[in-house]
Amino acid sequence: MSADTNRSNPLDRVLSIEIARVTERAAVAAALWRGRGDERAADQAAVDAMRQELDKLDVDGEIVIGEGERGEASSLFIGESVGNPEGPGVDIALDPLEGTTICAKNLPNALTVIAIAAKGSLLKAPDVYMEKIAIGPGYPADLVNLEQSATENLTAMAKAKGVPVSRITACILDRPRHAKLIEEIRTLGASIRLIGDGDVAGVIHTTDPEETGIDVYMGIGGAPEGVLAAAALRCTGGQMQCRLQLNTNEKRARAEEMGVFDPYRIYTLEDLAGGDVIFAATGVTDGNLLDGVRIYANRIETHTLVMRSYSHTVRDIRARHYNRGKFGVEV
Ligand code: VTB
Ligand code: MG
Ligand code: MG
Repeated sequence: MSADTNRSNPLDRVLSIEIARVTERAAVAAALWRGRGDERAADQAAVDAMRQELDKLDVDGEIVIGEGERGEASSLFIGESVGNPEGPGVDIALDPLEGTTICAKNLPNALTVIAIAAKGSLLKAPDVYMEKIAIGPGYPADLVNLEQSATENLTAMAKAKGVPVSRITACILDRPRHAKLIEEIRTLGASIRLIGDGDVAGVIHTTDPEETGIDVYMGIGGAPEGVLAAAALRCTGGQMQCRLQLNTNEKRARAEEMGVFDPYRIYTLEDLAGGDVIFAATGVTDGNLLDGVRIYANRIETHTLVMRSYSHTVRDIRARHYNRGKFGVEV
């Protein structure tokens, strides 16, 4: 794959190590709440930990995708500034705990996730639903899109891969709103991986189908998660289309305030996350691509994926933190 060498002003690559500290810390904080049935406490712990670490970054960050709109969230809200005001200006999208319910139930694929991008290059999306379709790298351009049916999209994928459609697996959030989509795919004969939460992980899983068993992500999830997933796909290659679900006047008005004037617009990968992007996710619970946080008697281990769009590099960072005290865990 060729690098994005046309970008004149790539983000400082040192950030791709610094960013891992942010998600590692949030993951450890959330992991201490795994399986304890308290989503809010797990989320709050992750938010506080991420906030603390973000301020050590040498960037003048504006949160464009965060924990909610101003007034709704007390920390890491949209529009909040983090980092160092003297540093270079960047956009930040984050979710300190993507999959709060999964973490509370100690089920697979809870992550902590962040993307840093050149100023003005992440979509300022309201916190509404978004319809998504995403596939990993290696397919012909424009293979799938939201204007054709699931049957057409999955059939095109099977043809491109040279396999029967029964060998294609779609990942979909297990929600009543997807009943028709699920029925259509079952009638076609393709396979479905139903997930309880966590569509950022669902999209990332399409980038390594042999490892994860997932070829395509489809359906309606959160818009903030759509932008985060797009940032990851920009780094690995892949295709994605999204459409905000602006089905009330109130939502359309909120979207307009954020600069979205066509409620039916279909966004591509570059529209969601353009420019130079650095993305990081650390596993909280064990998952298909990331191991969860491990707490040992003498150390804590974390597993993080860090990706850069500029060089199309994906790094697996496995860290052994022998100073458990730095996370506030008693030694
Ligand atoms: C998805 C999923 C998230 O919200 O975006 C989903 O990725 C959509 O909302 O993990 P509903 O739960 O209302 O369907 C989450 O499940 C939670 O943020
Ligand atoms: Mg969140
Ligand atoms: Mg979330």
